[in-house]
Amino acid sequence: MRILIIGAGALGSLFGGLLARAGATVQLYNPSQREHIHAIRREGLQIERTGGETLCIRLQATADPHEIEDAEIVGIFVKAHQTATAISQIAFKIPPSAWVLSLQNGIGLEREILKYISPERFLRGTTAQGATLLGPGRVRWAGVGPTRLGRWQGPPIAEIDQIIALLNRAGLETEFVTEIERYLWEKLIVNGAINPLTALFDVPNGMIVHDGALREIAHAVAREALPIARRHGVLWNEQEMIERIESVACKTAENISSMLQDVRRGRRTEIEYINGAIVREGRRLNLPTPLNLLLVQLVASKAS
Ligand code: KPL
Repeated sequence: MRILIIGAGALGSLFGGLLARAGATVQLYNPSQREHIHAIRREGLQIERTGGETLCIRLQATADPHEIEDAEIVGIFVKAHQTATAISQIAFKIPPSAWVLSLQNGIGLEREILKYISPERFLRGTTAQGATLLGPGRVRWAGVGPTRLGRWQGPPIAEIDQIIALLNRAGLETEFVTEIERYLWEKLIVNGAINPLTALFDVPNGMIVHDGALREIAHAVAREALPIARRHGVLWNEQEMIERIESVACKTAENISSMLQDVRRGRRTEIEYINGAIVREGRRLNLPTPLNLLLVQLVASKAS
């Protein structure tokens, strides 16, 4: 299978590298990380597994949109707020028969993709895989967890089974789900409770459980989002929700959330697509979300 990865940062490079190792023909594309792309072209992609071996994978990589080649699967790994620009720049390179796959954080970026891609060829998902960029050409494979993929519109078909099988062969444990919206909202609640607080207080994820005050705020933020998420298929009761947030915070206790990484680097965060999505949907459903709104405003002011 020919795969194009748009936005080959940490996670995109990890997926691309492992898929190439499993036999796919992969091209990484990232116009804004030229050093990373050049290092991969020169020496291959190094994937360092926490506490394990380092894989060195040879694959194509480019920062030049003119070098993009035809692909059967296009994986979008840019930040949520970069989706509109990324897809508009490369849409003309995507054949109508290609599958477009997004495992991005947040909710709301789908409409940008669907401006160019048929909902029947759009695969949306969540992943608990974790990766960090260590330097040009070097990625740390931090955490291993399930990836879930659903078809935006239409029934499951054999072609999708092949994509799922390839991901599993690559070592990326993946399952097909019919109710992807539910999983997107579950992940949104977890991200909404962990990411802004870690970003505002400059702490690793574990502090969401270990610091009493942060723990209470995280619960309150999530509690506010739960009735909204339930309208989108989430089945959790409050206790299950808290257990899930705390389990993710504990499993990634030493990690720096993606939002804190963005704040530290002075980059725009995904807050508008995480807590911002909760606020927007709350307004639509007439459900109050003052804590989530406050977090959106605080993070936005910190990152601007
Ligand atoms: O997805 C995450 C992120 O950092 O964006 C986790 C690790 C779950 C923290 O919310």
